[in-house]
Amino acid sequence: MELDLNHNWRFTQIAYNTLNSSFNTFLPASVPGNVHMDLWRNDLIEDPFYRTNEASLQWIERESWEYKTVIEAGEVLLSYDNIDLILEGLDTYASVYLNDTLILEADNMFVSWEIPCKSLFKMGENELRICFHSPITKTLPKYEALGYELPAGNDQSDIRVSVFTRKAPYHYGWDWGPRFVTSGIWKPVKLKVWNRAKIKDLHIVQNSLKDEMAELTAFFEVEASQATEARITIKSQDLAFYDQSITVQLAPGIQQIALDFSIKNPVKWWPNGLGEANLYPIEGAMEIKGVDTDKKALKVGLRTVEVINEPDAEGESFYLKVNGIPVFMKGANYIPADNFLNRVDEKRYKALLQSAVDANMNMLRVWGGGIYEHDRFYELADEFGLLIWQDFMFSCSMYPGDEEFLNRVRQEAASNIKRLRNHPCLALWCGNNEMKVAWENWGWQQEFGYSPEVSNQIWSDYQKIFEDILPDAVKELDGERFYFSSSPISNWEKAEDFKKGDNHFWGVWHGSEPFESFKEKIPRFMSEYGFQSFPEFKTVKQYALPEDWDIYSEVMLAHQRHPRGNQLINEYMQRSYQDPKDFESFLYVGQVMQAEGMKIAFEAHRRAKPYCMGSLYWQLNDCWPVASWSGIDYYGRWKALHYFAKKAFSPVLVSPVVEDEKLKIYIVSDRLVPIEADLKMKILDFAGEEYGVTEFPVCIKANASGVYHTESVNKCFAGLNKDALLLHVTLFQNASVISENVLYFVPPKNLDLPRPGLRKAVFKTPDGYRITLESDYLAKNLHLCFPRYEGLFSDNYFDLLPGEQKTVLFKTDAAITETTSDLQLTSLVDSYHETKLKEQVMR
Ligand code: BMA
Repeated sequence: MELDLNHNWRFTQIAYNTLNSSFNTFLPASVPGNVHMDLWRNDLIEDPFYRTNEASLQWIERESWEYKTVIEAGEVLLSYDNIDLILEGLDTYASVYLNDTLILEADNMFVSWEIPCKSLFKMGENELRICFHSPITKTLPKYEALGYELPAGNDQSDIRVSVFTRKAPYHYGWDWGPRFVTSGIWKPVKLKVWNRAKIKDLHIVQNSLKDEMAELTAFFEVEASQATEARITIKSQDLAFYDQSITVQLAPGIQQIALDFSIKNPVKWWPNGLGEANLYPIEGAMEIKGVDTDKKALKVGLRTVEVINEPDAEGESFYLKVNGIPVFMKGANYIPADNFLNRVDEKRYKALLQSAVDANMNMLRVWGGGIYEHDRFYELADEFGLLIWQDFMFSCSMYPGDEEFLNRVRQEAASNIKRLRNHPCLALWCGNNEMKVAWENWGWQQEFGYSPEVSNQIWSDYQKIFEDILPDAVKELDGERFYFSSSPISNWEKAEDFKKGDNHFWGVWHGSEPFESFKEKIPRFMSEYGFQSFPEFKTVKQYALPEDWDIYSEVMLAHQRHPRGNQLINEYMQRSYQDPKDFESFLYVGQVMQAEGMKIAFEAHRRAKPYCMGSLYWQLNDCWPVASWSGIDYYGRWKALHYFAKKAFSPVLVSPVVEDEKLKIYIVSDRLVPIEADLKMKILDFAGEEYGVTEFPVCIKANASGVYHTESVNKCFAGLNKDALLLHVTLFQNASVISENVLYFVPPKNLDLPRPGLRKAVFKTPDGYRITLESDYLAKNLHLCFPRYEGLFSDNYFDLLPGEQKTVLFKTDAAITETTSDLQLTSLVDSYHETKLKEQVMR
């Protein structure tokens, strides 16, 4: 039996450091939670995300905190043979006392602790007290004693101690994140009470998977406090197999019990887009002397996932085979959804993962600078068919290699591998983010002036963790799952890099290369690439006042953490877009630019299938309101990018492109069967006049990319003004559109855009609005917004073609009363200065 201990907690500041001591009584606290949110809730600080508040809250990281609660113990509780205290997550250095006896010195945020403590319990009130020591002051002596500095470029402090602590790296700051080095009980606290024996862990291993049969073994890890006979059973909750039982003699201590079972005609688990993510509910149970003693429930997905990373004719492959089929991975990098993790509830997890599914993604990478996510995240990924690329939490730094630190890593690996290995969504383990490429290419040796001995030491410490400890742990505890030491495998500067393994191509953005580079720099698997934008105006207004509405204001700069962020956005905007007329227009054009730029990459990667077999962009989401590479902002609002990803990742994609003076129409299909369709191409001007229409049937190859039409660009546009022309391609299947795309032939800033002349009609639906739109002239990147409602549109920031009618659905959770609401429409010309518009009209 388990008892929840998340209630009636109180906290105080320990007066080691009286300088900033703000209070000296015990105040109400939340568990799971953290000190920042507790201080805010008690009105001792202001909203950490508002304006520049972050700066004035930095004192918190140097303080120590005490949390306490009382556990009432009655006869029933005390009648159990065993009482274990389970602390699923403590952030980070914590001394735990039960009735004033020290029972744990915790030192790793990522480890779940289980402490037998029956002997300390007494009838009545029992005090549980947890003292959190500042992760900064705790590690300063280590930092000073090491004798050399370890690189930790994202740690936003002059004294970079983050790498000495096993705590979410992004807490110390990142190039999209603030610095809040918080402390607290970040995961649930429980008591587990038991007699004789308990199930510590249940691991289901799939031995083989064939169409007619799945052979499985359930491994029970059982702990007994006395010798006893037990009956262990594996049960199917949906009658997929007959219950299997075994009677065993348990000895005091921990033991493994294996139980084979099989599922006839198994229904496989498929990633999003390829079929149902079927799950079998299973329960492992233990009975002692006719009494149900313990049980563990799981959902099992039957599938094979192989990562094929081997030398081939082109270099070195990197792709996934799911159920034997090579599958192109479409997705993004996931960062923690908040700096204050207790705020990431079921609703937010669901909204984020549902957004990934809606955008036709089949994979998310849980990136190594955040956390091993909560169980619920992986359960939802299982249900939604989202494969998870799981990094271990090490990123862009080098770490110490003393035995104490290595032991923490060993413990953390075991704790998380065991927690996550049953999830069908879990595709692979990766040791770290960018540490190998960084060590080899980022010039750290010179920057930190390392002697050859120090260099060797740092590299050998690296090898201990990523080439020994972590792969050994995966092998021992999750033998079937692929592990590789560091992502990316190749760097992005030489042509050779794009032939080998996965790649983080940052030539666009960090390297200032044009978006067009995405077409040439195509690796075997793109696991990171991206471009920044600011969040939409609604979001900016939540953290900034009107006097802050300038990207160089103190407040906006506090919410832009990339040192060259504003400069790069401006530089790219000047290259391709007209200068936006005001702040709001700047935000809008920035989002359009990000989306249009990333579209070039999405489509190039998919066209290059099977040479390239994955496209995971940087980054899906935000942890606070900020300018970043995300497609979804902190409040869950989709940026233009996410709407573009949805289209570019659709199962079948028509993608027109100019290559070597030729106009080529590619069709990329992720479907596993060929498709009969009709391809229609139209060249038209911005007033809707047509200059050529072609339509013909195509048989689209299964799970492949191909060119279905080629013609010379010169012939196509002979005598026409390219500044006012577009190509519209549509793919129909049985008269319905399965993919469409628009191609322009000059950069957006040179387009001769007219004022659109929009007509709209808005109808109420049970969960939002249906909007129909029409325009006499092209409305480029039309942005739809209901200022008073939050919700998602079925499409947004699209090009409304002249003379076309388009229907868009708006879905919201808000209770809408009005029949029509104030729909705001903005298109690219609305961002132009008046003078520019006049110039265009004159022409
Ligand atoms: C990638 C990530 C992050 C970073 C991003 C943008 O390499 O791994 O470290 O936020 O670049 O700079």
